[in-house]
Order: sequence, then structure tokens, then C-alpha cells
Amino acid sequence: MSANGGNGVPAHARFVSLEGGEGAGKTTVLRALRAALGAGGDEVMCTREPGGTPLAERIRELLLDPGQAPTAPQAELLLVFAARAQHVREVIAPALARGAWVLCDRFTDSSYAYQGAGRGLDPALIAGLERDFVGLRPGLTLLLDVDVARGRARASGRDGAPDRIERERDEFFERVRAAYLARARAEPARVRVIDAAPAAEVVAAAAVAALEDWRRGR
Ligand code: T5A
Repeated sequence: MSANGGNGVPAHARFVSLEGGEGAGKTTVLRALRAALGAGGDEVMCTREPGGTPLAERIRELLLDPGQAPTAPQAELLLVFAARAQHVREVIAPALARGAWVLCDRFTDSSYAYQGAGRGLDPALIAGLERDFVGLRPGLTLLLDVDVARGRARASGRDGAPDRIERERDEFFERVRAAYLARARAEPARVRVIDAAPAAEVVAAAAVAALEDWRRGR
């Protein structure tokens, strides 16, 4: 592990996360990244947040249940970090310790974007939770960036009713997007921005190219 920028939390060189707003298209990209990482025969452990363990998946259900009454932002923040603390200890850290790649659909950057910028919570509070309860960050984060209207149109085209967070207003998602892009500007070596507006295969190819560049140290 190496100290790598923001907040002094160590980054792990085999830990890759994928981030983006609603409907950015993470599913196709995850499949392509998994294939690229596993091409040399390495183990690739794919997981997601909130979730990835039985306890964390139950927290996810609570967080996304549209039937829940409006949740205090502080409660939402603590729930995502409770899920993450369990996920890191039960799944992510053991996988990294045995030498696997860990590919995670969302990680702590989502909390800075959604609970920080979206809900208006103090990023210093999130940084404290990251340092004390998580203690680990990805070596590479690929940020799928797409304008809010396009992302929301894609997400609404899927089957099923929108979840609790998907029901937020456009302004919320504009703040989320701006926060992600600000994080990419602040940590350009870790966070690489992928234009997620083109067709899914084009976006996946760009993400794989960014992964290969990072692995070659470029
Ligand atoms: N959350 C999460 C927090 O608030 N704080 C946290 O700390 C964490 C970890 C769940 C929610 O939790 C919040 C953020 C989220 O609101 P999630 O399951 O990742 O996280 O939820 P979503 O981001 O809502 O996942 P989506 O499924 O909406 O987004 P994806 O995975 O980016 O989109 P995907 O791949 O399912 O694609 C959506 C649709 O678009 C089409 C697909 O076919 C699909 O129909 N599509 C494209 N169409 C055209 N061109 C492309 N390039 C396309 N790519 C995909």
C-alpha cells in the first residue's frame, strides 16, 4: 500500500473503483474491466457498494427503499459507512491480502459526492469516517462522466421503479457530478475521467485503455 494523495488514507495498487452519477453505464464497463484485469490469469473479485456482504446488502435495501420516510442526511452517511466498514473487513481487505484484484462498483468517492455535495454534509466529517472506519482507498478510480439529463434518461429506461436516491431532483445530481469532477481535478493520478456519453462499447474501451495506461504508470 502507498499513501496516495487526499486525506492520507493509503491506496492499494490492486484496488480499482468505478464511479459516476445515475445511468452513467457502470454495468458494461465493469464487465470489460473484469475481463482486462483477469486476462493474465489473476483472480478478480468484483463487488459493489453499498453492499458486498449480507449485512451491507441489507443496509443497501434500507438506503434505497423508496418507501422509507425522508432520511436524515447524517443517518444516510452513517449507514453507508457502516456498510463500507463491514465490506472492507469481510471482503475487500481479505481479497487484497491474498493478491486478488478488487473491482468495486462505487466506493468512498460516492459518499463525498452524494452525502457531501448532494446532501450538503461537511466533507471533513466524511474524511474522518474514511480515515477511522475505512482506512483504504483505491489505487485507481475510473469516473464515468455524463451530463445529468442523459444519465437520468438512461436510468429511467430500465425496468423497475426509481429507488429513493434516484427520486432526487436534477439539482442534487448536478452537485453530485460537480463534486466528482472536482475530486478528479484534485487527484488526477488516481481519478481518471471517462466520457460516458458515447455508446456503451466505446465507453468500455476507453475505460480499459485508461486502466492499461495506469498499469503502465502513465
Ligand atoms: N450511494 C452509494 C450513496 O449515496 N453513497 C455511497 O457512499 C454509495 C456507495 C446505489 C445508489 O447508492 C448511492 C448512489 C446510488 O444512487 P448503484 O446501484 O450504483 O448505487 O446505483 P446507480 O448508480 O443508480 O446504478 P445505475 O444502475 O443507475 O447506474 P449504472 O450502473 O451506471 O448504469 P447501467 O449500466 O445500469 O445503465 C443504465 C441504463 O443505461 C443504458 C443501459 O443499457 C441501462 O439500460 N446504458 C447506455 N445507453 C446508451 N449509451 C451508453 N453508453 C449506455 N450505458 C448504459
